[in-house]
Amino acid sequence: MTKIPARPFDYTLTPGRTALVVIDMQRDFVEPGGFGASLGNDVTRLHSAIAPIAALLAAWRARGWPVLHTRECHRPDLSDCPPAKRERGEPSLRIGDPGPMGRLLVAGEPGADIIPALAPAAGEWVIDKPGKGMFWGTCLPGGLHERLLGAGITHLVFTGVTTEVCVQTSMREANDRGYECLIVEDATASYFPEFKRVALAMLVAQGGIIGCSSTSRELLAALEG
Ligand code: C5J
Repeated sequence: MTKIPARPFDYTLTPGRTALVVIDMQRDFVEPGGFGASLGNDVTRLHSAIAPIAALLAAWRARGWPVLHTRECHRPDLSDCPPAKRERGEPSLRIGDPGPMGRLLVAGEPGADIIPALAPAAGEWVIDKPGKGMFWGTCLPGGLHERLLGAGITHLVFTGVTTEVCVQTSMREANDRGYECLIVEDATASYFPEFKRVALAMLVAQGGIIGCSSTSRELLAALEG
């Protein structure tokens, strides 16, 4: 057991049973010309999370601990993309439309890939998800929860983008399923800095109602002992 300084209370990390979760660090969110940009967002706002995630990945890999990457993307026929998701708003391009990195948010297209700086290593889990949360519609038949339980994972450390959308949704889903959750403050980012600040505050409010938060510096220093 390793105690990580965290808010609102220290987080007890159980070696080997704690997966690092990297949410949606895909070209479609982080690079110009992708889905995030099609919604009018400044994608450079997400870049601050890349170096902290890389440092956490190195720490997890050095210890042989489990790593799980997610990718938000849809089947090429868009059968898993409801109209309520595709048809909303006035984006410059919609999910499935061709863009500079291929069809937006479609599995197998270059834009759906994880950015090279954070590319999954052999043996790490890569979970494609059609929604915001990582437990909904993933790893069927069976489901992600069952796979995690089968691997003995009880603790999840959250990173990735965007804080208030897919990271927050996934952490809330995980909390409902009984996982001990930590979010790493500088290893997550939003197109809207204010939304990141408030999302972090909501997750840890009321005695850590969804989980705890820490920084990559605090986490890595505690691991190094
Ligand atoms: C969004 C995500 N923002 N990964 N997806 O649509 O947060």
